[in-house]
Amino acid sequence: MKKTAALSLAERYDRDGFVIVPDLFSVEECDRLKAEARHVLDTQAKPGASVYVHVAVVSPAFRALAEDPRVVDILGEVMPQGVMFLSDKIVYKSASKTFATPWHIDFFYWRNTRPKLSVWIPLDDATAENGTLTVVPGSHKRDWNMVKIGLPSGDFQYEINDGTWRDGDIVTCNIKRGSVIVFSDRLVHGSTRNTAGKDRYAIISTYHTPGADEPFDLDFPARKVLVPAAG
Ligand SMILES: O=C(O)CCC(=O)C(=O)O
Repeated sequence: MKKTAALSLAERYDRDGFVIVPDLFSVEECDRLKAEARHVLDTQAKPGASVYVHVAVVSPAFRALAEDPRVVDILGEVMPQGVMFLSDKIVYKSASKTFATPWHIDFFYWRNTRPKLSVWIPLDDATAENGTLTVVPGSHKRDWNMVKIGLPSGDFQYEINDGTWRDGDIVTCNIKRGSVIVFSDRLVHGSTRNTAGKDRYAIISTYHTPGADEPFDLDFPARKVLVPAAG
């Protein structure tokens, strides 16, 4: 029987719109970052907030995470034209913050800008019960419509209203803390409700290829070229 060669990380990313790299960060690193995330929410975010954007601006530890060579090396495989950090955010769920993130593509939030991808890192083991990321493999190759929704927190404003995927098409990413999911800004994704009554901290960092600032970029003061554009 003819053997098929295993796909490279970049080939899997291209095919599926996401790739999971397990156990990139240690339990100890996740514990430290989780304590730092709590500190950032307590000192920088609106009281009771479960989302905080611009983490790297206020936290050297998260700035270091965004620039960590382990992350940048992976990004180099899927971004051969160079790597620029744009921004990051904490998303926190708990016994009292149980919301499921609605199905969306991140591109809805930054139309008419160059393509981006994000790196989602859970700082707690992430499961279907405590609100892990859910993705629809291959959905980045299609166009989707969105509607504006009014979550009370105002955190996730858009939802896809023409979803044609079925339950069997969805991957629920049960992953250990410190694993990473790299996903395209065209990939349909969301997250499950937190019914476990347990914390689920995640940090999401967004990157694009280096280039002249677009007007959108000016709102992100931590932006920085990490791997200069090739050539
Ligand atoms: O962490 C989550 O619940 C999902 C976050 C998300 O989908 C996003 O920030 O685009």
